[in-house]
Amino acid sequence: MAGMSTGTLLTVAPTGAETAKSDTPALPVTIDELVSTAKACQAAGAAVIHVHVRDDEARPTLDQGRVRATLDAIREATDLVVQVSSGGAVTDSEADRLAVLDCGPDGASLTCGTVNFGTDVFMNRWEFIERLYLEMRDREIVPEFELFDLGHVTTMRRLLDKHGEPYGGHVHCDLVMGVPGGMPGTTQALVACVAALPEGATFSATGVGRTTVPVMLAALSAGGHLRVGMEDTLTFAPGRPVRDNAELVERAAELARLALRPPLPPEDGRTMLGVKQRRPIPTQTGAQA
Ligand code: KMH
Ligand code: ZN
Repeated sequence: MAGMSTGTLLTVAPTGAETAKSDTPALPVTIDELVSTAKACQAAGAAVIHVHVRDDEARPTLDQGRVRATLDAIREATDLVVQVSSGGAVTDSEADRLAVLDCGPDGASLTCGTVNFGTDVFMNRWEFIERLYLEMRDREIVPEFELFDLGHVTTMRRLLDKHGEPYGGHVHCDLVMGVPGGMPGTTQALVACVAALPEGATFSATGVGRTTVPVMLAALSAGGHLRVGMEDTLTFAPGRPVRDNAELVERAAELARLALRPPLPPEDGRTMLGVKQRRPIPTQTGAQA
């Protein structure tokens, strides 16, 4: 089982690809909305942002110009580790999902298997997983292994056994729990996945919908890190819609402090994940080089 960390890495997943802006007006979809969300979430304790991009009609898009502009704007405005989604929407092609790796992210999600997603299918063939993994390494992008089911842990291990360690040398996973079609958001499922992780790996967990809080508590007690955000959770409590992403990060930060594992600042998150320095190094006078 992964060792207990002294701090908690908080990742915010503010938007996702499966929720309509018309149903959830608080969802950040424009570049400006994403930048102000990123700033507020960093102030609340987030170290990493998992980014999905929308077009002018608020539909999910993997358009390279739009993705690059969004990642650059977030990097300019915050210190967050900028992780792009390579999962996209359930409707996205493999070619478009690969192309986001050319947009200069620090990290990228890498889902390790196919999973039913409500009435849809989130397709991830073995050969495509390998391709994403190898192309991330070529581009010095740190993968975050997205695991929706226990079998995805097996696939991640197979990938590591066959191709060696990822860029950055550290394996960090995200257990995505409670998706209708994936593993349940329970302590038992979390413990089973954590027990199957390779030596030295770290993990975050997120529980979608009403599993959000139980999964956070289970993850903290098992030494894990947390992902929260409106990609996964639209209801703060029964009958009370989420106001914004920052309040989800604030709640996670509070729980992390209660667990005596306070939120890690972005710089510590960067070190933990082995992320490449893509920002200009400040000179001694404080000016940007
Ligand atoms: N939109 C989901 C089907 C990822 O970002 O890598 C996939 C997803 C995973 O959100
Ligand atoms: Zn995502």
